[in-house]
Amino acid sequence: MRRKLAAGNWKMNGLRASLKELEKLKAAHPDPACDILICPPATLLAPAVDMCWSTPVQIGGQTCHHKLAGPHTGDISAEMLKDVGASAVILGHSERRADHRETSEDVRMLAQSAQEVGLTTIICVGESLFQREATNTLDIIGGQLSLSIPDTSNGENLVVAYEPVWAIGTGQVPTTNQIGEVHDFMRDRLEARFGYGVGKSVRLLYGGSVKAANADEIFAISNVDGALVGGASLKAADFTPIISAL
Ligand code: G2H
Repeated sequence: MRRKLAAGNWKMNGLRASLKELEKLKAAHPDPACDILICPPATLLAPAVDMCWSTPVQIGGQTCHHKLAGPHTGDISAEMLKDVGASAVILGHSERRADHRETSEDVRMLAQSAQEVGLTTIICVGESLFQREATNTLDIIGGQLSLSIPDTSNGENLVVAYEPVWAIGTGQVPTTNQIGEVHDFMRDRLEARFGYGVGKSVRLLYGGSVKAANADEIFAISNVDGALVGGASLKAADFTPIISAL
């Protein structure tokens, strides 16, 4: 039985004042039926961890470097995330792939480093609108899965998030059939590569314009084990009904 996961990706949003949203989140979900993860910007990691220590709200990073330390100005290592108290890290988000030219091979190196120090890696995959219209979606997802996910992955340290690029922050959401097709395909691929037991235990999240109004419908799709939520995770009032829908 896979435990559901509601993960919030604050992206490059959030000042110290935003931490009050974590207080509200903790208060709203003292005993949630699913895992809750918030990935704030790096500047808020330490206070967020302090605020959420020994509560159901876990804290994660939004990326990391593939090396554990060294001359890499501006970067953060997986070991630093672990040290500050993060339990997970989002890797290969399409915004990172686009803004920082991260390839799937890069993502695999970051994930290896994060898994080495004991972080859960949330590896993002997703097709562009052009690729979907060219009916290449499953090829693209299959390629990203095989190149981005390291061999060291298992049901504990790997979560995969399907985030169609055209659905991110646009309000456009794929149909339930489109989401279901990709999630079933990802499950098959993971089982084929890691064996039935491990493949079955990896959690698969959907991400892209998830909000309270569409959460029920998305969470009813088979092989959807939760969501990676951007805009609607910034305010506890928006994120809380999504968590409750799981
Ligand atoms: C997709 C998602 C969070 P949003 O990027 O990863 O963002 O929910 O704002 O579309």
